[in-house]
Amino acid sequence: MKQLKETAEKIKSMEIRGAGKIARTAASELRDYAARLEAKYLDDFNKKMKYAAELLVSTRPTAVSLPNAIRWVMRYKGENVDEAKADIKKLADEFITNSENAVRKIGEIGARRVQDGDTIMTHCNSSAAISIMAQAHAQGKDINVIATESRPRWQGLLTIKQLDKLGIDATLIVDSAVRFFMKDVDLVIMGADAVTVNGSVINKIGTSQIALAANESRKNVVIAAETYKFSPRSILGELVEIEERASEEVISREKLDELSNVRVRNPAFDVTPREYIDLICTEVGAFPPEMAYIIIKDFLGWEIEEMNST
Ligand code: RI2
Repeated sequence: MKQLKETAEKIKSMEIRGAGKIARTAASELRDYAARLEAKYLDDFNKKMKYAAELLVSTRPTAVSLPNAIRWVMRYKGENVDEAKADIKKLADEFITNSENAVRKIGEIGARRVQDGDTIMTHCNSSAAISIMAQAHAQGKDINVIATESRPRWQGLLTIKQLDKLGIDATLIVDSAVRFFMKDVDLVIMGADAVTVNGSVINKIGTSQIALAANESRKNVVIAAETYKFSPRSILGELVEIEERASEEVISREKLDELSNVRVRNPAFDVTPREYIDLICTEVGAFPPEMAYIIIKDFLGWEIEEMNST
């Protein structure tokens, strides 16, 4: 229980972050938690697993990869506790391997859209988006990347570090300089925390402004997103909840306390309408956002079936 709570806290505090990474972490935590459980009876075991799943899902409400990963593992079957544990291990390992392969495959597919000499703009820190840049660079394409700071959590610093390690030229800019630099950009590549059935993309706050500036300058926007970031529940009309984080990420409590009429709003994500997205690059191909329903139906069909039967 202690380790489960620690993992949940690390995801919540963003010590572990990135939509793909939190999904893989939740899957591996469920697997390890199950292995540690000493329950004798299946009913008791199932109850404890349900508690763990709910705790992990509640850590970050926006990234759909998290509930998708958890539901994948929670489809386990078994006549007794040992069988259930074995099935959970199989499902969790399967999810993690598929997810790692997906990020690599997105790199291969997405790199075809990158030309030699391109200047790419990116936002926040997306392993799927960086996979495309890494692959293009590995193919010998001379690229350079403009990376935003991505305040308030500064994930842009992680991005420039990773690019630097890969040997890719990078320029760090403040978030408000996006439109200023858009004229130099050939292609915008960003990640996703969720993709809805109508092709809207939910990603780090500021993504929609970048897409808007790119649209104004007629620059293509590519979203790198594994299929498990698509939201089957959006078919039921459910909206993806936008996480709002603590004001302390923006201004210190002391400074805020000095002001009597000021409050801070800190949404972590925003929604980019599909009109501003040219392509969503998944591990099964690159599609226009209008194809989101097909992706959900073909690759998350098991979820739709389960949703319909409950
Ligand atoms: P990968 C991140 O969320 C960013 O919004 C990023 O674009 C997205 O997850 C996808 O990241 P946060 O955890 O899965 O920083 O591509 O809030 O790594």
